[in-house]
Formats: sequence, structure tokens, C-alpha cells
Amino acid sequence: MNAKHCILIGAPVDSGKRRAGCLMGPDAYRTAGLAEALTDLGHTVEDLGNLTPASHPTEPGDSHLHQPSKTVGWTHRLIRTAEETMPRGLPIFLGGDHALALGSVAGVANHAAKEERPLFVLWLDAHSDFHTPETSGSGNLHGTPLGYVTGRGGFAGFPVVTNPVPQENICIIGLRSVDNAERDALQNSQIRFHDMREIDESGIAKPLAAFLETVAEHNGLLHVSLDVDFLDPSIAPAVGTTVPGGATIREGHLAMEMICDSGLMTSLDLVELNPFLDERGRTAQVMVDLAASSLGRRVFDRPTRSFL
Ligand code: Z70
Ligand code: MN
Ligand code: MN
Ligand code: MN
Repeated sequence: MNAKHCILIGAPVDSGKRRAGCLMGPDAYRTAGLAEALTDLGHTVEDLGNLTPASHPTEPGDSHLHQPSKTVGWTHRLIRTAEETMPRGLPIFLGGDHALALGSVAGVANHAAKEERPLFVLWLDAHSDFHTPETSGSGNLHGTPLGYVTGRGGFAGFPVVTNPVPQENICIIGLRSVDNAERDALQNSQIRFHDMREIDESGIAKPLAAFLETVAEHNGLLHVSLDVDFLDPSIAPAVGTTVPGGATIREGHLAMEMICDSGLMTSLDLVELNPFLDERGRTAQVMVDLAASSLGRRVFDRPTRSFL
């Protein structure tokens, strides 16, 4: 693949849920050799270090949400960082929990609007993360980024979403834990969603290839948001809420290789890694290997450019 300028952005967001530890994620990816893996593939790598949230008010005492103010601060910071990095490279947001995607995706969407190109989002996750603060039963904002960036509303105090991502530009793969309110909203939306049953019945390549074809047809930008819990906990145990029945190492690599072959990915999130729960760094290593697959690591080159 063409050499890229990869910009590593440490986003130690830990405010999106109650169990702490994702703040150690960025340094775990560095320790697992992410920069070296990308350099070996011929890319240039710049590491911005770890960001901090923009200044934010103290947490309200009366909210059912967990640390909303801190997540607001992160969202401001990450929107700005996405806007600044997109014009000069391929930002890789090193999480941090999935609340970081309120900012990364909203900022990437602002860049896409400036370029007058549509943004597409591939969400690899056991969860749909389609809550609004009002529908969230847990109050954990890592369950809301797709609700936020599609402009569902109810995000009082958060930056206004200037360029909502159209529902039909989003594809979720890996679903196996969806709350009732999210399921109803998803079924009434234009979002493409593929649960693990569908992956078991027909494979991961088919829905992914169809989505990549759509992105290519529209000359779109593609943001990929990879949640550790997309993977089965037997291969990726370092995550707060393990959900059995996830993607295998082979499905994970196939997906990332297809993304690479498409040449479409313009930004990437690596989220929900909790190194405190890892086993000798193996989950961090799997995530680094998958990132490398999405950026050109492979056993043999494929003869065609087709997505399947
Ligand atoms: C549930 C909630 C969630 C992880 C996202 C779970 C959300 N839907 N959990 N990623 N690990 O609390 O809203
Ligand atoms: Mn998630
Ligand atoms: Mn998840
Ligand atoms: Mn489907």
C-alpha cells in the first residue's frame, strides 16, 4: 500500500465508564511496538504523546451520567486534534475508552465536510454504542458515541455536532450485547448492523465488502473504530466488560486486511484496552497486530484490488 504519515494520538480517556484502567492504553500500545510495526511497513510515524482534556467544569452532583464534564473536556480536545491532524496524515487515536470517539469521529466529520467528501464509519464492536444520555441506563458515556455523532441529541453541555454522520454511512459489525432502547433505535435507523449470528451464518467478508464498495462508490473518507471487545475475550481479555462469542483472530485479521486492500481508511480508533486486566500484554499485542494488518502487514500480496 502507499506509504502513509501515521499520527499517533494518545487519548487516555477513562471517564466513559466506571471501571478504571483504559488511561494506561496509549502506553501499552507504545510498549507493544505500534510505532515500530508501522515504520517497518514503510510508513512514517509521528507520536503526539498523550493529550489531556480541555478545561471543563466540575462534575454535576445530580446527574445519572458518570463524569459527563470530563468527557465534555475530552470531546473538545479530540475534535480539535482530529481537525488538526486529518489534513496532514492518518490519525490513530490510542484509547482510552470508547467515549473518545465522540470527539475523534465528530472532528473527522468536520474535516470531511471541509473537503466536501462524505464520511463513512465502520464500528467493530460487541456493542452498538447508540445510546443518548437519556436512554443510557448505565450512565456510561462510552455507550453513546454513535448516538452523539449521528446527532440524536440530548447531549446537553457537549459541543454541538456541526456535521452529523448520516446513519446510512455507518456500519456496525460484531454485535452481541445491545440494550433494548438501542435495539429499537437501531432497527428504526438506516445504520447497517451485523450481529455475530449473521457473521456465523455468512462470514464477515460479505457485509464488510458490501460496505467498503459503498464507501468507494461515494469517494468517501473511512473512519474505523476498533473496540477490543469486538474480539472474543479468549484472545483479547483486557477489557472491562467481556462478552463471549466475539470475533476470532482470523476474522479480525481478515477484516483489517480487507480494510487495507480497499485503500479507503483515513483514520482509526483503538479503544477500550484496559492494560490492568491484560495477561502479559497479549491483548495490546493483538490490537497492534490488527492495526498493522489494516496498514499493510500481510503474508502474501493479493493479485487483485477487489474487496473480497
Ligand atoms: C451498555 C451501556 C459498552 C462497553 C460499550 C454497554 C456499553 N450498552 N460497554 N462498550 N465495553 O452501558 O450503555
Ligand atoms: Mn464500544
Ligand atoms: Mn464494546
Ligand atoms: Mn445485515
